[in-house]
Amino acid sequence: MFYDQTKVILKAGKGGHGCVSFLRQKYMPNGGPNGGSGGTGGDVRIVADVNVGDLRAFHFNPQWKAKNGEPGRGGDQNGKGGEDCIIKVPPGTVVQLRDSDEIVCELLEPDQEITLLEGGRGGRGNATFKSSVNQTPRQFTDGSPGQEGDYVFTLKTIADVGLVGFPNAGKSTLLNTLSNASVKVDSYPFTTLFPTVGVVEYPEDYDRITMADVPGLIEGAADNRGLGHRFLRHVERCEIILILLDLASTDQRDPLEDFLQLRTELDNYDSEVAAKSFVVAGNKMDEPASAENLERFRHAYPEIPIFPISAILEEGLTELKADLRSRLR
Ligand SMILES: Nc1nc2c(ncn2[C@@H]2O[C@H](COP(=O)(O)OP(=O)(O)OP(=O)(O)O)[C@@H](O)[C@H]2O)c(=O)[nH]1
Ligand SMILES: [Mg+2]
Repeated sequence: MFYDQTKVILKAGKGGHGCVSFLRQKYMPNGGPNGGSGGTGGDVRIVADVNVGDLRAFHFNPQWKAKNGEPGRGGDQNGKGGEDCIIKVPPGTVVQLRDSDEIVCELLEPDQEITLLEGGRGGRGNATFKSSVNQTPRQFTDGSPGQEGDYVFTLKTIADVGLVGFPNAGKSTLLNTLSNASVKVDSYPFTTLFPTVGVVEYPEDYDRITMADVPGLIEGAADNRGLGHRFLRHVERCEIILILLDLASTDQRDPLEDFLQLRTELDNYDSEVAAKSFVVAGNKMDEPASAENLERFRHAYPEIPIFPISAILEEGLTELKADLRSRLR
């Protein structure tokens, strides 16, 4: 399973209580107040960590708490501050309040860190109340509670290019040949169950772009059919969408209809996603039916360039790669 949305209950630490204490020592009858103040409660901090793949840690354990501050003690000892709770999430995580859609923060850059909840302040010990008119203060204050909240974390993959296509179009095969990724490839639909990001290198000039393989979309994906909606959010953050068509008509599909349907799904999902710049590649050019389908596509959409490729034979990929990069830079 891949966990890209979970509820999380977070709580910062309470401040420690202030202490009431007086110095008691032989031959010092009025030793004076020496109760220390409480320590500050720990914060809840969120850190984007590239080594974290998804949000499973929160699915299985939704409650996270920072440590409370320690109470003050006699002898003018202030309490120790509570330890922060550090929450590691994959870059691309969106933090929202549970009962509103308001976005609290987004972690986009690796190692980005945000203090989400602050720990409570420590209470004052009686030593801090000492003054010329109050030489034996018995006052102290309690520590204040830490902030808390119910959140929803949602992961939205970050990549330059998002691969979109029907199941079995060859998306994973293409990502595997173009990048360092090794995604499972098989001849049944929905082989891929979660998004994978691969790095596509341009060794001639040390450049690189990232590409995300998103599980296959089917008609009605935007209405949450198939693996649907859940996965369309993983193209929201991609700059370009690479629409991969199966020109060989495997599974008796018509690539022209596929193209229209994919555009419709993107439209239905979100107009901003639909407005992204897109590139069309026609895969499986090594199959007999492909040449004719390529011509049909070019005839039907003379204004849309299509890159004929064979992901398996690694044909046509240089042109596709160059085009993708030129749109990004
Ligand atoms: N003939 C031919 N077959 C290909 C080509 N690319 C992929 N395939 C085959 O198409 C089938 C599906 O490939 P995948 O890469 O798993 O397709 P996918 O789009 O990732 O599929 P899902 O993950 O199920 O959405 C596999 O049997 C591949 O071997 C190609 O260029 N030519
Ligand atoms: Mg796949």
